[in-house]
Amino acid sequence: MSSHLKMIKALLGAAIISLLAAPAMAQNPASFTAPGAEPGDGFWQQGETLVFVAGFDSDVTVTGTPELQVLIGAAVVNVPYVGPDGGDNATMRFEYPVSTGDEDLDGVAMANNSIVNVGGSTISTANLNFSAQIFAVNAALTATVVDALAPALTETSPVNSPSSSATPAYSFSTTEAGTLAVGGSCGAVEETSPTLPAAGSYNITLTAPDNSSDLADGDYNDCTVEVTDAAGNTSSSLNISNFRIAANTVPSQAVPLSYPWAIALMMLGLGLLARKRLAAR
Ligand SMILES: [Ca+2]
Ligand SMILES: [Ca+2]
Repeated sequence: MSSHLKMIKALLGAAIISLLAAPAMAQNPASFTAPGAEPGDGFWQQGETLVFVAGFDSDVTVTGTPELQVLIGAAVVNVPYVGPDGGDNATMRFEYPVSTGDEDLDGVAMANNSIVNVGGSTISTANLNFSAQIFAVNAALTATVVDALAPALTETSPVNSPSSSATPAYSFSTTEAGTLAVGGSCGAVEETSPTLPAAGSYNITLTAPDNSSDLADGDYNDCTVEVTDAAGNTSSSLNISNFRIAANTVPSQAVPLSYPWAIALMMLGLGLLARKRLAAR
């Protein structure tokens, strides 16, 4: 599937620099270039495969499985060689399936600028034999933005419960910028303009699901918060700690008032009874 197979052309051309194998040879600098156009949404996500192709000036013979070292975020990823690219024996093709948790929002780069031989692998052309490392020029692939990491949410301040406010305050933090969604029996004023511009802590005002009406009195145990990053990765659903709204109940005054009346009636009854007995004497 083309959407799952995006190409990065790595043109080493005639210029392969091996510090160990050919230190004295004058070489033109090699270069990796990002694809001119990327399919899809511009983000490389879980399930998609990064393909790197190194081009040589002549046919290349490979034994074993050399690796291309790629910097994804702060992590050096060893991308294995899979064979020549198509039918072109002057190329080496490396493939890396993007994994959950990979994230590099300013584009990947060649780590150490190198293809490395591992486990006794070898790379040779008619003119050169690379026994250890091949160095390309610095190659930051700024168009190759990887994001297979969802925001992570944490409750920082639960609703003060029971709440005398029908639109109580709530706070949470997110590890990434993104779009806010409040679910369950709750909405939030902020959901009408839901962009969270950066990682950090946010205060929101909970409402009914229409994002404006008061919450009715009662217990709330199904309200949630989610944040979706620009690549479409949605956080796990953060459960808003259970809370109770007691904002609209008017305290009943019937019971407290009934006691004086009952006492007065009882006193009146006793008075009448005493008067009746006096009259009977
Ligand atoms: Ca980067
Ligand atoms: Ca992300």
